[in-house]
Amino acid sequence: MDKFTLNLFEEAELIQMGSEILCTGAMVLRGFALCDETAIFKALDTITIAAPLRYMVTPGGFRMSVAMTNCGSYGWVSDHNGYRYDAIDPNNGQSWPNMPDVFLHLARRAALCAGFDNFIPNACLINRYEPGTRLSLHQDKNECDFDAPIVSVSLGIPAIFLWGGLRRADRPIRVPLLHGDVVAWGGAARLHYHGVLPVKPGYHALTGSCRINLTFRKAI
Ligand code: MD3
Ligand code: FE
Repeated sequence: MDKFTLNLFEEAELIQMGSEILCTGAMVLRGFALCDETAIFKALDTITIAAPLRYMVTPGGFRMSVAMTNCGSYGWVSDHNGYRYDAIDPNNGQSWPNMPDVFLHLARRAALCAGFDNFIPNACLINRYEPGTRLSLHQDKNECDFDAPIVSVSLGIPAIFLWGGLRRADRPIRVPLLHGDVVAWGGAARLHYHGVLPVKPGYHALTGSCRINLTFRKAI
């Protein structure tokens, strides 16, 4: 039995909670972040004061519609030179804000629940979607170690996540992600194409009209 195979009791427990396995190595943990929401938003305030959300520019010269910032030892950045992880925030020449303990612990617990032992993320990318914002189908390939999973935390207004296959042409399934949902992706699922449909207008008490997504990665 591989590490992704749950026994009947474990599976029953997850179904009970509304969680599901999207495919080998990709597990949705419904509401997993809800217990920590207050601490998460407090930490987000501190992070975005030091490293404000900003619209990065693609190598092709287009302004991205998702606003981004980072915390942790490394941050994902994009500019006319390309995409990369960098220890320095290009906006201020300083290190990115520290990854708060509540973030690190949440990511590690979620990874463990999904069968990934001892996940040590050193980067947390923070994405903000305003209504109408989408993220086109892509693979996450800037990280050095594809054996490490990625953990994603959805906050605020809902979005429809697109979950494709290993080839761009594989037709994606649609997975609604709500406030507090956490997904862990690794193993065979790590290099699947994925994206986000244009976010519908909405309101959430903690984010206003936006959706926020945190992704925890072992960048380097
Ligand atoms: C599956 N973010 O930042 S999170 C990204 O909702 C990104 O902001 C989306 O895709 C968002 O790169 C989706 C879910 C996600 C993140 C990383 C993955 C799914 C993934 C990496 C590999 C496979
Ligand atoms: Fe991605």
